[in-house]
Amino acid sequence: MSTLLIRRSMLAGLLCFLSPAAPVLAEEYVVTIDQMEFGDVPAELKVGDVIIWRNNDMFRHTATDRDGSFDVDLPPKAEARLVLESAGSIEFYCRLHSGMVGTLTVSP
Ligand SMILES: [Cu+2]
Repeated sequence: MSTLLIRRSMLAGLLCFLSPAAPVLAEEYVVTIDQMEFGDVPAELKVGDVIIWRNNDMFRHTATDRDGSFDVDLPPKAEARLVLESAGSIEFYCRLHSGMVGTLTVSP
């Protein structure tokens, strides 16, 4: 009985020690622009994750938040990184081609 209690408290102590130090791992996702369209966006995004916008077209594009929190310029065949800094449903578009639209769903 006492041995079990000691083991449990040691385990709890260990977990308390480890949890705050455990790194929060950000994921990187690629969203490819091809033939004037944004490709599929990842379904499970979190604050801190990174979107790598990759423009495969011969045209310049942008990935621009409708609320103005980001505006990524994407020359032909270029790519750029965007760190997601806020949670929510983020509608984005290309400033140069208004038909190019998408939505990022970011959880806290
Ligand atoms: Cu465009």
